[in-house]
This record gives sequence, structure tokens and C-alpha cells, in this order.
Amino acid sequence: MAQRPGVLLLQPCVDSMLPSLERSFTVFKLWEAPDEGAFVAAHAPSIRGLVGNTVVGASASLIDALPHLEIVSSFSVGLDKIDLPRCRQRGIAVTYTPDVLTDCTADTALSLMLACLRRIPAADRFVRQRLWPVEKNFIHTTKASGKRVGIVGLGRIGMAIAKRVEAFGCPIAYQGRSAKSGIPYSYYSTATELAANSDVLMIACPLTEGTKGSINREVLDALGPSGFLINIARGPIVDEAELVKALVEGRIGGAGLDVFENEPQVPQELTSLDNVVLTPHVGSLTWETRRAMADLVVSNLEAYFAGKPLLTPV
Ligand code: 8YV
Repeated sequence: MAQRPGVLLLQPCVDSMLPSLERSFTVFKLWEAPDEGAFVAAHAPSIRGLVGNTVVGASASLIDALPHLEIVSSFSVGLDKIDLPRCRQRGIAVTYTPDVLTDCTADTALSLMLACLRRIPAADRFVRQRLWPVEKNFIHTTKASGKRVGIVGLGRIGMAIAKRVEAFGCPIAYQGRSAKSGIPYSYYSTATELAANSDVLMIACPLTEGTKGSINREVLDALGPSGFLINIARGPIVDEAELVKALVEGRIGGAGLDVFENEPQVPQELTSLDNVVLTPHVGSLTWETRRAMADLVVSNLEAYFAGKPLLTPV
């Protein structure tokens, strides 16, 4: 029998993925290795595939340590943890998991928007802390329906957010590299202009050299004291130190954040603010979506090693 291709799995991802991978491949689990460098060096001769995610991806140094690597199958739609130029140089195929996580990530954006404007977590704490009988009324919150929603990055997830907020009667605008044809929403060429014309600014663009730090003090000030920032994309797109200052100083109204600059570390100041809703990068974290992502990761690897077309190539 021909030897099964070796696949280096960088993180556990989801339970259903390991048995599926083991059906066709010899799987090397990096996270279980006491010395990752020595583990990679020892198994490099058999490793032809790699599965990473948004926690650990295919860095240039890891790619360089794997001379027989032919394919990177990422358990993510975001590609910021993969050194794409190095993959291109080496002729390594790259696949990812678009579409299957669009709905859940957009649902997360909407959940954060509603939770933030209506202060749902603070209201929940109010009940649990038995404050209702004492203080009688919870504080007033902000109406969500009809608010002007600005979306930075009108890709698949940005569009899914737009469809959802349409149902809330929200006028929609967006910013991106260029205006899209056939889209009924207003286009602004800069995030500052978009923020100045939005009550809720949703970040849904990829993290690239161009978008890193692009939601800066100027954008936050344009959003203003009654504006809310929702980020389900990547932490480093927002200048986090400026965001913390804007929230502490009341220069923006609130924030719903699923992603952070140095995950899993979250700035201490954010945890004491009641107008901020924090979630631990759970955009795609449902059983249904994570299983669909795992299936796609495995199917891409199987297709590659069977000489068939990739399902979702980058
Ligand atoms: C991650 C994500 O894949 O797809 C992305 O880009 O950010 C998530 O779905 C997930 O957090 C696993 O790392």
C-alpha cells in the first residue's frame, strides 16, 4: 500500500476533524509536542500537508522547515496567518474556508450590535445581581432599528451583515477599495467619511498591510460619542490603544468586540466598561459551522492528493 501523506495539524480545531483527517492521512499533532521545533524537524520528511487556523498559521519559518510541504489547508477564511508570498515562491497550494462561516460570523456581528446598543449583558448582570428590586429600573439604552450602519469591507461577510441589518430598517453604507457595481448602498472611499455618516461602524474587512491600524483616532472621532464600533474581523485593523482611550474618554458611545490585537489578551480597561461587549473570537464558533469548516479543510486535502481540483483555492 502506498504511504499515506503526512499532514501537520497545528491546533485541535474541532473534534470531528481529527478522525476525518486520519481516514486518509498520517496526522502529526503539533500542539501535543513538548518541543515543537524538534517535532517538526523529526517529521519534516513525511509532512506534505499542513492545517492551521487563525491562532497558529503557516509562517515563513514553519514553511521553510518543511521542505516537502505541498499544500496548506487553512481552517479559516482569514489568511493573515499564512505567509502567502512564501507559499507562492515555493509553489505550495493554499486553500481556506469561505462561505460556510459567513452566516454565523454575520449573526455574531448582529448579536454584538444588539447586545451593545441595548446593553443586554449589563441588563443580565442587573438581574443576576438582584439590583432590579432595589433600583427599580434599568438604565435607558439606544434604539437599534433604523440606525445608520456603515460596513468597512463589503465582502461575503459584509454583505451578509448588510442583508441582516436591512431587516432592521437600517440605512446602509460601506467603504472598501472601490465602489461595487449593482449595490444599492452608499459608498464612501474612506473609513473616516463612512464613520462620520454612521451610527454603527461594522468592521468586516480582511487584515492586510493596508487595513492594519486603519480604524484610528480620526475614524473613531468621526464616529463620535453616540457611535458604536463592532469588530468581528481582526483586532489589529483597529488601533486598540486609541479605541480604549476613545471608550474611556467617552469619545465613542460603545463597542462590541469579538477580536483583539493580542488575543487572547484583552486590555484591562475594556473589562470594566458597561458600554462594551466582549466575546472571545467566536464568530464562526457553532457546531454546524465548525463541522462544515472541518469538512472543507479535509475535502481540499483529499482533492489535492487525489489529483482533483481544489474546492476552495486561495
Ligand atoms: C477562525 C476566523 O478560523 O475564519 C476566520 O478567519 O477568524 C475564524 O473562523 C477560528 O477562530 C479558528 O481559529
